[in-house]
Amino acid sequence: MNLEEQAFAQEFIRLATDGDARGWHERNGGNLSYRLTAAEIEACTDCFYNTAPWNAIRTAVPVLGGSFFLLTGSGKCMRNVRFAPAENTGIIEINAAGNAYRLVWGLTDGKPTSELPTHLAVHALKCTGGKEGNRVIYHAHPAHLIALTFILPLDDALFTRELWEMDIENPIVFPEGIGIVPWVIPGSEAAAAATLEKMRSYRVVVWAHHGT
Ligand code: 2HA
Ligand code: ZN
Repeated sequence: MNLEEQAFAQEFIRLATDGDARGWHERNGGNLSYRLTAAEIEACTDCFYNTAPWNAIRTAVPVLGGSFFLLTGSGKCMRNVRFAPAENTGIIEINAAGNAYRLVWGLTDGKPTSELPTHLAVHALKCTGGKEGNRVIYHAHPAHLIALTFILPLDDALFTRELWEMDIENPIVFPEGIGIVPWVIPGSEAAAAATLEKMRSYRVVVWAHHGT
């Protein structure tokens, strides 16, 4: 079985490719993670290695204990995901306690996205919603949206209203509005904490002067 040919991996590659085509991923900007279903984990077990060291998760995520995530690598380019999935993406396993992770596939010469704290915090919050819970966290650098954060006041309601007025699809796509986080240090626990607070009310959060 070739892991890259699994439907979930193909859809991951498609999102990375689409985001790149839109110009949302200059160089290594942005990152993506997907929480595997039980059936997908089962189907891929033969491909997993168990030799990589465990790494501590600073803010433990007990609800994600035993989960597996396909994610982009730190410093890897979304554009390259389709050309070399196993170099640019990897799968991590979260231990039962939710306080450590290890690589089990891919990222042959790398490590998980620098935004892992935010990905894990938001997955932990959202994984229980809906029928099977939410599975995708996607971070992009859309230039026009970033430019707006230099112009508009960084206020959830005001920002949401401007976006609703700009494109008639917007109120349909995000009727609950979007959250705005003031500038935060990328990759930090503080970024994760600030995003988590906004994600309690929204599905989309904008990091001012940075991206979604
Ligand atoms: O992956 O976008 O925020 C690079 C980044 C960090
Ligand atoms: Zn970023």
